[in-house]
Amino acid sequence: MGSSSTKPEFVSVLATKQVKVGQDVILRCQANIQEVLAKWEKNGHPLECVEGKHKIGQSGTTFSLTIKDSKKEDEGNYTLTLTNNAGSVSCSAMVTVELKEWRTVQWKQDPMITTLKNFKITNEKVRELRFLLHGPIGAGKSSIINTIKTIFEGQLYINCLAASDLSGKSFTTKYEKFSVGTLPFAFYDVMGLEKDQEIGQSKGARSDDIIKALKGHIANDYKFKQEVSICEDNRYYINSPTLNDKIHCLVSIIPADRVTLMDSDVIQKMKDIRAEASKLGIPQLVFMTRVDQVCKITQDDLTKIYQSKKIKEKMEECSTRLGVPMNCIFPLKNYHEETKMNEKLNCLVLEAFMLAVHSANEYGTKFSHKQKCIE
Ligand SMILES: Nc1nc2c(ncn2[C@@H]2O[C@H](COP(=O)(O)OP(=O)(O)O)[C@@H](O)[C@H]2O)c(=O)[nH]1
Ligand SMILES: [Mg+2]
Repeated sequence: MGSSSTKPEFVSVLATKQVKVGQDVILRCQANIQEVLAKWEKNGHPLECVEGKHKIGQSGTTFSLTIKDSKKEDEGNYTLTLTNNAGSVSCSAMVTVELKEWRTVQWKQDPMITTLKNFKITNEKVRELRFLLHGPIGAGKSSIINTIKTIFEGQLYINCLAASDLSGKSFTTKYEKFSVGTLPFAFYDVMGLEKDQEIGQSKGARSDDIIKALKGHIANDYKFKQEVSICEDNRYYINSPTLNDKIHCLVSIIPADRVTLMDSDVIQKMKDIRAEASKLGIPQLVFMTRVDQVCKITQDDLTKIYQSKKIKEKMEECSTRLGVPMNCIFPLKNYHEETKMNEKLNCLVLEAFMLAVHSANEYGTKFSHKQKCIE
């Protein structure tokens, strides 16, 4: 390093870098002199140089660090310190590594709203496409219905059906139908039988009843009982269901922030219902709600959802726990406390709902040549 008497100074400093996974990062700055000792640090510790990964360079008074094929682990605060006999100087910069967007979303709501508003069911014997939303207490089932109503009816429906996190005691045990304006879509919101931790009582619908609902045996407004399944002589029991009584698409609702802690018992019941739906050929999707509760980046900007590592992890967890492929899982956020419409939020919900509509419609078409429905 010689015995230069000029104190090192920066002519230009390191700049913050934001790159996508797999890209190279080059941190570069320029000093006033070249006879200095250059030392690189990451997060306050000497950088452990990995062959083929890091390349430290100096060309004249320009100093650089190249990080090849960046990974999430390469994120951090990088510091360069230049030292000689006369003194030392440091500068730092943050490197952030974003995941590549692994799924693309159409961030324009109008085309999707128009398509759905003009939607015609292919099989004219089917009056409306029926969706069964099932999942644990507080998963966001009622909120999804509110959100879809909000999107199509153009006014916020927050909390008219949803339980507040604080009171939390609005359980849906009735087989109640929810419509969206005059659109040919109907929603049923059914919570699986589970124990409410706070009151120590079981709530919700038995799995065998949910399966009967899938098959079309249960009429609107039936009140689920925990002890017994619906009897064939009950006035809400439909003996020979037509395609109009059946469920055309099963949507499992999983809250992103609770998937890890969900009781294995609840998961098993959801799996049993999914297995039965598979046997019946009913299409199935998973809506993963409350994404804003697990990822700050997504909370601040919903368009970053498919770049978020956290969201991907939660989706993978849903996939593993419920045994569904990733491409059937849709992370989304519901309206819950906002007072204004949010197009990005709408787009995520609309994309997921569009797929549900198309799948349900396809299921309805399968039976178009048959007079009676297959059991
Ligand atoms: N932060 C956040 N809260 C949500 C979201 N969806 C639902 N919630 C809240 O979660 C709680 C439970 O929702 P609710 O729709 O009643 O669940 P249900 O029991 O499945 O019908 C309510 O307080 C909702 O406001 C979401 O996407 N983000
Ligand atoms: Mg509810």
